[in-house]
Amino acid sequence: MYDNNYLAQALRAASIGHDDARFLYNHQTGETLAYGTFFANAERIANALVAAGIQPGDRIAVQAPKTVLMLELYVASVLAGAVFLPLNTGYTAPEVAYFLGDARPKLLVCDPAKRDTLIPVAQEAKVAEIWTIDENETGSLRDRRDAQEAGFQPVTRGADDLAAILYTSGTTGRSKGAMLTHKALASNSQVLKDYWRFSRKDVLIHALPIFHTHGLFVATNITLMAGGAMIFLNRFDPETVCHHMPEATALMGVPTFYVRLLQMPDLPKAAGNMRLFVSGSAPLLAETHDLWREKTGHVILERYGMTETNMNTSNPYDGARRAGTVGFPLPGVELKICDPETGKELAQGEIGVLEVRGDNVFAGYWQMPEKTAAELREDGFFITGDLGLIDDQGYVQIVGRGKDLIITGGYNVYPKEVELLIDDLPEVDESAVIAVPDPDFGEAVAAIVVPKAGENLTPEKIKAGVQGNLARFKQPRYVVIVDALPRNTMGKVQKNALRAEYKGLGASPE
Ligand code: MCA
Ligand code: AMP
Repeated sequence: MYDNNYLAQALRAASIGHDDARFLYNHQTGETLAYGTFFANAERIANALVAAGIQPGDRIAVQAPKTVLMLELYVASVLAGAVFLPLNTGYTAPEVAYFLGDARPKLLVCDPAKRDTLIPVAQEAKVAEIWTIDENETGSLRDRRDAQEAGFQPVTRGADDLAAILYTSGTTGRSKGAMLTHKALASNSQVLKDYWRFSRKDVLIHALPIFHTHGLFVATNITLMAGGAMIFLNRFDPETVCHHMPEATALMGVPTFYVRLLQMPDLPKAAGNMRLFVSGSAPLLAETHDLWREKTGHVILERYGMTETNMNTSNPYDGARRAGTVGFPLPGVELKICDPETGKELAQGEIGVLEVRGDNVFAGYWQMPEKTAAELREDGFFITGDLGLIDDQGYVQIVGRGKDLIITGGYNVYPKEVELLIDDLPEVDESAVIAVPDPDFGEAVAAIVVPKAGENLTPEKIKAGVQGNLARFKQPRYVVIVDALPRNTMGKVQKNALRAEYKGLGASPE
């Protein structure tokens, strides 16, 4: 019935003929939603989109609370042949302004509480319509959905058409829109569903945000493609997750989930009947991996991915899931370790930059041909910027990042973006933003700042100065005022020296 639309067909195939089967339990409302109702609602929204003039290829930007309605909008966008563009709910208006200006969406769907702030931003970017969704699943999107009939003949979309654009922060401070095709998304979720043995019997605890690859394209797409069910939580809360474990089979999370769950006294009992715990988006400490096995008897399965590529590698379902590794390249993914300077493939065991190729790889950065050419080779290999090696048993180990990137609680922060804002403050001469180890978030953002001569600069002034322009997770948790930054003979700031000097910051009170 959806067979003229590549991704919609892939998402619907497993549930055809099973309209009464449970798709999700909505923790927020206490309601259970069947597959048939979910897709009928998505069709209603698709009708509303078309009625509002959304054409194939138009972008739909969404900065809205995690709700089932937003999931329905995602599927509706696929059905209508539009390009879904989800945005982190933490972004401030100036951050949203950049995304709207770059992607030029026809429609913005936002939280009604942010509507007034976003109207001028949307007008500036010539966004034609603003609709709303609030955390209680009401708002104008809901009204428009309910005013429409179900039944929608999908817009024809092929393998290479765009389904989504997800922004990833750039090393120069400017975010880049990764263009994801119907095939990239459908093929990767299909592979993962099989690799991790998802079936109709599965019940996934969904506690991740749905504006990123992990929560949307891994967790949600896999569940839909397996015809399984989800317990849909609007945010991660370790107590609620433990409460639902006895009726669930699987959990997908960032390492912070596992660190926090380990503090729950009920965990060993609650985890008993689960079959799979997946971790990704940031490195899982071997210590967490070991403690989890000790307390629950389960071995966390760690995998590795990126916004540009979806998932690249995974520890095996059967076979040893090894701490400190991200497993093997997934079926259909070629992975090689290359010399960062020459791009030449290195011998097994040597450390270099990971490059990947496969159907999972994105189609390039939205309207950035130079950046695309710099990171996506003509032969299809994508230069990830992650440093790693392949060990003698074929397991991939990520040993570091060639790119200057901080990952805090699974969210990426590019230091350059934060440094530019700090450096703009009138009292600041220069700054260096680095990651410091954090027991909860893995890494935390720290800013080392040099004041202009004679200025009385305090950490509080820096924190207050960047607040309005930067999502909370990007704001420095620690600020240290210093006289000068260490530099090498070329004049480059030695971030390694700073990381070594300030590595204890995260362990002390703020
Ligand atoms: C919240 N805060 C954070 C973070 N989250 N600060 C730094 N890093 C964070 N990740 C801030 C809050 O605003 C708050 O600030 C303070 O920290 C404490 O918040 P808390 O209540 O403890 O946080 P939370 O609401 O419980 O959120 C923590 C979280 C969340 C559950 C770990 O960050 C989360 O859901 N992360 C998952 C991210 C994710 O899905 N990543 C996948 C990206 P204040 O005290 O000022 O109010 S996709 C990807 O990476 C690739 C493709 C892949 O491989 O998956
Ligand atoms: P994003 O830009 O949000 O897609 O983040 C992708 C980055 O997250 C990758 O390039 C890696 O640096 C990191 N990442 C994802 N999964 C893992 C993992 N299991 N171990 C280490 N790093 C990871």
